[in-house]
Amino acid sequence: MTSTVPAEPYPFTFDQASTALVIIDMQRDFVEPGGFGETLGNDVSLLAAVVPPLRTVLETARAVGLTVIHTREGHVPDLSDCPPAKLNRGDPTKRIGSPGPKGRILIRGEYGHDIIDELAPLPDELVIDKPGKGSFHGTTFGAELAARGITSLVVTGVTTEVCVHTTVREANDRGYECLVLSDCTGSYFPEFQRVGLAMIAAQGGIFGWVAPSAAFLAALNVESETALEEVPS
Ligand code: C5J
Repeated sequence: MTSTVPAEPYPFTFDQASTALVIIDMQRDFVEPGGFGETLGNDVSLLAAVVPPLRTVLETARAVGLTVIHTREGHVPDLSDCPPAKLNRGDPTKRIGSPGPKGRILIRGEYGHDIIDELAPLPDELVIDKPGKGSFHGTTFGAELAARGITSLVVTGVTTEVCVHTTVREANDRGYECLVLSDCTGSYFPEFQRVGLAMIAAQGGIFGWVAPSAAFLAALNVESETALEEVPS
């Protein structure tokens, strides 16, 4: 069953059976104080606005049976998957792997590396651990999408101009059609948020489409008006 979302630069049509909601890096290390995002000098409070609309999209996606995939950026404890060029960024006393208030910064298995409680994955939802900014690089993401017959991605999460952009660009080059939900993506820089979204839809949708979450929710074929009410809060 196909659905159409009013979007920039033109309507985005998708088949729910071959579409996944992708939630990029909604981790404590990026969203909450004391994590990697803050060690790089960012005001993490700017990302808080993403959480309520994204939670509504996540709950609706679950209610209609859409495939949901979460990603987490981070590294193995011995940092063997972290290139020096990445490791050497930011305040030398608070780099990836350094101890922080939420455990070692951006290290798999640490509290800060995990996804915020509001958007915690369900046991049957796929979580892709990625060492880079893009979701395809160094992961099984592409194989998992192929195994599920997914051809369209509805992309959300943080940050818009880094991991969301990199993932959408990687996906576009691999033939996926990507809709980015404007209010469900966030940046530490308001101007990057605005321009980052504009870049996706510019030039006739050079690597994707952009729409607000309300437009996507209206297009989802919710089986009954009560579908959302049935989701436990
Ligand atoms: C960054 C990300 N910004 N998830 N990661 O380093 O966008």
